[in-house]
Amino acid sequence: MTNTRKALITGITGMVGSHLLDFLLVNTNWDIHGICRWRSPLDNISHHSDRINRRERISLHLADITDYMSLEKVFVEHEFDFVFHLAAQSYPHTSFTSPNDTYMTNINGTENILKSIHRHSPDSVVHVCSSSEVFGRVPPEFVPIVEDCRFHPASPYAISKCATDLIGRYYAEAFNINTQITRMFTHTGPRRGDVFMESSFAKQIALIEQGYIPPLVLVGNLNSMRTIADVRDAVAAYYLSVTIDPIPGSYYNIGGNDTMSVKEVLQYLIGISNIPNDISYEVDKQRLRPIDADLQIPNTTKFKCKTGWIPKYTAQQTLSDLLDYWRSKVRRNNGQFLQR
Ligand code: A2R
Repeated sequence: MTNTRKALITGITGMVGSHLLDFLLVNTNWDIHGICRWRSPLDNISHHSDRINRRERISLHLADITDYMSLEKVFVEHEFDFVFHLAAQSYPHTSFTSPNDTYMTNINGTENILKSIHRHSPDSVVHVCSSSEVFGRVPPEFVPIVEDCRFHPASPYAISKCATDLIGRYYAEAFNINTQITRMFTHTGPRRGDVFMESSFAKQIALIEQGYIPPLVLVGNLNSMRTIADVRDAVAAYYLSVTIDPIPGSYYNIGGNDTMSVKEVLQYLIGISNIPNDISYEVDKQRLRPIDADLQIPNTTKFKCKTGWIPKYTAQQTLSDLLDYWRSKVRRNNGQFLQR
């Protein structure tokens, strides 16, 4: 008989899910279950392939959060102590061209997950991953942003995350499901998707350094202000949210210590490249959002007081690790990518 706790991560193959897997393997003795789709790329968790093949603390289940029946199968077979709901169409920029897919995944998918939990794992503690994007266009007098700042979403992604956030609270209020809702502000690091500005800059710089593209970085809006957290600090925060006295329906703004403009992020990355004086940049109109959330600076007092969470990584360290991640990925792929 074993009483090892079971955690489920949706979106385990994504940037955050894969780092959460790394964190939980080191910091707990839990068995970790993950949901991935039939065609999910497994690169982000391939360093655990031996363990996955031996089913040693990691079990992967094929399911799609938009398909309730596929989730039902997972939840009927396993009762979970913790659920981290990270799976999402996570790209704000993409949501302008794919709003319906974004709504389907982030709204219906969240409803499906919480319905499954309500039916089959009602005693679990559930992390619901909302987003700082719910606050969207915040007037300067409301910055830094506290939890009860009004929602003013500025993209289909942000609208979908408002629903994710509210579904999380609804399941707590209506059914006493122990949901913990987080609005993480910008978080990045190794494995970040290349549609995000800082990751796109790092990828382009790595391609430039290795001679695959001309020394010109294409950029979007450089004026947004972002508070940057490291994804490795973010997953530590998610762990604390479910383990330190979780009260159903709690919601938290979480973010790093360093606030920078997008332009400063770009300049920092160019500055630490091998050829800082040779690289220039140019605005690419396709990278501009129709509207932007441009003052993303959190007040994190509530979460820090509750959990004692303190970010360990500086923005400089995070950006440097992100650039190293792209350098090795570009080297491995011989510079073969569909777009810069
Ligand atoms: O797209 P896939 O198959 O590679 O898997 C992604 C997963 N996902 C889904 N899983 C099951 N059913 C779906 N319909 C579905 N759609 C997407 O979510 C991948 O494993 C994960 C998203 O990973 P990333 O794009 O790298 O996002 P990241 O940065 O890990 O974001 C995690 C959470 C999301 O809720 C964001 O909205 C939030 O943090 O900022």
